[in-house]
Amino acid sequence: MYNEVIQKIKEYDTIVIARHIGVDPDALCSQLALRDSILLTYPEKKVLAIGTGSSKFLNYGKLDKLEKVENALLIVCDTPDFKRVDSLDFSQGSYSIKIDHHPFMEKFCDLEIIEEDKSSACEIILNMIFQTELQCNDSIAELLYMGIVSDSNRFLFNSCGSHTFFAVSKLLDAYPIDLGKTYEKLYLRPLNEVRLEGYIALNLKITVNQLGYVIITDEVINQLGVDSASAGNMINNFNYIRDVLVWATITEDRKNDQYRVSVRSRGPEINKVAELHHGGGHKYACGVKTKTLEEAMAMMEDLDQLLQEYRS
Ligand SMILES: [Mn+2]
Repeated sequence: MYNEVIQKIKEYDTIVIARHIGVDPDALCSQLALRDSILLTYPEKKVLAIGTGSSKFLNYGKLDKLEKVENALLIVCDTPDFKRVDSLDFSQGSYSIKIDHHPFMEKFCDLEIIEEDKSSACEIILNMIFQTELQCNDSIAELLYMGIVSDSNRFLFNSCGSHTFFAVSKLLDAYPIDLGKTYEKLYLRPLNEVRLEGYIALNLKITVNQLGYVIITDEVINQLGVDSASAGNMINNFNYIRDVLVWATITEDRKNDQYRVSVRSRGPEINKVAELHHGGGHKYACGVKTKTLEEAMAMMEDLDQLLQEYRS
């Protein structure tokens, strides 16, 4: 499979690499690492990594400007469904490749490499680099390490296995990565976000079925001086609470006139419930956007029901 990707990369002079909306470190690092690796291996090619950036990740690397290209090879990293692809114009390409580790949702590329058992898109890119002629250097290695660490929540998730540790060990053997600096890039955060974390802990409502959820209103977001994406990003910090099996943040996003619901579970699989509410993600980590608070609360009821069945 990886060789088919290399074959296609060789065939095309122009390659555009995209990933999902709502950029996160794995999505960004996988596309940047793949771009830089292709450029290092085939310097004559034009390779663009595109999509909406985030000020939080400015020091990870530079994204490329959207520009008109023709007959390009399109590669989509870390994205299971067409509607979540960020900024990619499929009419610019004549062949497309998906590289993803999410549970399969739909086929929208000509060639799809889906490895659900992998911790991250970066782990797949790393294996591809190891197993093909694609080149690596210190900065590419750092990007890949950051994506793996971030998406596995510091090697805490079940998607992490001996394959992950083996790949990372090989990477660290071959390239000097300053781990301390890398973790600073990933985890340094403003005090306001820690205060938001405190707010969530203090206001988490728990049902008898061990669903924990908190509603974070626009007012609270403004009071704490955080942005509406912050709550969803810190939801992983609320794992391993004895009284909670499934937990969710419901964050008002007034700018986009919606609520962002982020859900995690260490009990039942929750992605089916997310899909039912027009969202998606992994079995134990997913998200939904709803127009109203009522819709978000309807999802909480479904999760609570799921827990009741799971616990009985
Ligand atoms: Mn990912």
